[in-house]
Amino acid sequence: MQSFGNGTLRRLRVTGGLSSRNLVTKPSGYGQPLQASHPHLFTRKDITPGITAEEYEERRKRLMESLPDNSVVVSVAAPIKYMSKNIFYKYRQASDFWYLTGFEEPNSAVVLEKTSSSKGYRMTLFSSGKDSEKEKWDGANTGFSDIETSFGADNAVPISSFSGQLKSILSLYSNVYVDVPGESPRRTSTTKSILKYLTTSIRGEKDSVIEAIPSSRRQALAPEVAKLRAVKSEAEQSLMHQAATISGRAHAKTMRFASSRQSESALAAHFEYICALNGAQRPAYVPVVASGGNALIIHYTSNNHLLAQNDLVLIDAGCEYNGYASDITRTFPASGVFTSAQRDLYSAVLSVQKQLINLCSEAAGISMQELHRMSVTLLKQELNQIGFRLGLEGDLERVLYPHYLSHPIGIDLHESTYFDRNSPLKAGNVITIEPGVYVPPTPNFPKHFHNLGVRIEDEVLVGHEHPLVLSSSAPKEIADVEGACQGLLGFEAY
Ligand SMILES: [Mn+2]
Repeated sequence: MQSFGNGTLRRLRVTGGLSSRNLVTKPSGYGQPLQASHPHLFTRKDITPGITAEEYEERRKRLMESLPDNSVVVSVAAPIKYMSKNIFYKYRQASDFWYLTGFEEPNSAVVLEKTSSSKGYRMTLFSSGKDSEKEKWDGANTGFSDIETSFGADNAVPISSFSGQLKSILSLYSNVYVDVPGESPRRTSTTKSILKYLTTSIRGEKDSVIEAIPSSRRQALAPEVAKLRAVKSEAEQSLMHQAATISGRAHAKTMRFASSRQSESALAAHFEYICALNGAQRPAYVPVVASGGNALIIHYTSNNHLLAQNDLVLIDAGCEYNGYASDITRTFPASGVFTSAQRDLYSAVLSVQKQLINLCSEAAGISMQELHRMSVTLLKQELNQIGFRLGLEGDLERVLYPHYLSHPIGIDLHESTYFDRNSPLKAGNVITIEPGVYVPPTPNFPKHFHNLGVRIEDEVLVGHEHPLVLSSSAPKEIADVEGACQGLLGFEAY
């Protein structure tokens, strides 16, 4: 594994003790962590930890360059979501809006107008701004002048003026790029639903935007942003490596934790705790902690059984760190030692997984779809070597390995919607490689494999010549997995 040097790993450690260096003004005067309010989260002058103002600027510039003349982009913040009534979930910004701005407050929107200036566009950011009454309850919002200086907006204005300004701005442009969150832009959506979204998600907006966006001039924004997001910058690669390293170590530590014969829910809690302790903001998805036959359910998330001595435990879990998801699956013996059947099945999947990872380079010229087809062929060969009798009738894909090999990952766990599975992989793509085998207790499969489920999933950065496994901190070789379970790997303290 390539290393980012000691700096990366040092940052992942939890700083112990209270220090006078940590004395900053509390509460913060901004709507999200910024260098001035949260210096402990930043190592340099970034807008969000790990991403500079220049990089955000470059993203917008490249997006606008890719669009025809006379284009305007409208991107809207995610709405606050509620568990029930007024009980809100922890807020997460909309991925594309965040990619383009780094701005983390709800009730905001950005308009990018393509211009002929050297910058290439004009950026107007709409947000709540200062509101002392509201801030008393919800914490500060970032003020307009700080938005202009910190976030690169040419103009920061109240969200209350959004629909009014939008009307006059949109009338100037023939191409309007906009998405309605929660709706696939591939489907034709009515102008009415955009209106509904824009007016209900943004506080205090009742004005009609409907006439402002004639559907004939409307284009989907998501496919345009997806082209940029598919190839990760060096800063993004570094953040994704850090996210995967946090998750990988949490996998290793959870293997050890499982030795005291815990419940699935305790393992899930332990994993999430370790990630949070190391700086992760949230789980990237509901973790799968599946012991024994539960592993045959691909999306098993009830996580409410007890581990038995001879169970394999399949954990598919990853955190989100500074805006980027991670996604790792490991399968290990609850007892700390694989039985011979478990070992055989695990080795078969591992061998396939490693062969496929080796092909994840631009030089190999291979597509995700080709990799998937190869995974089917290779798994069949491996399984037939350990006693399965898989012919041509398709039991492998229909029963034993019913899911796809891979998906792109980044700000979203599944960045698949506009990813072309049939194009050769490009350097800078980050994808998962996750073959699996799940053996139901039916007589056509060898009895000693019944109810065993094995999946091994890594995140792979596609390189020009070679792949880089971002999740290599999670033990994967049999000796390493058993060593982690038995506490033989020299992991540092939490
Ligand atoms: Mn995955």
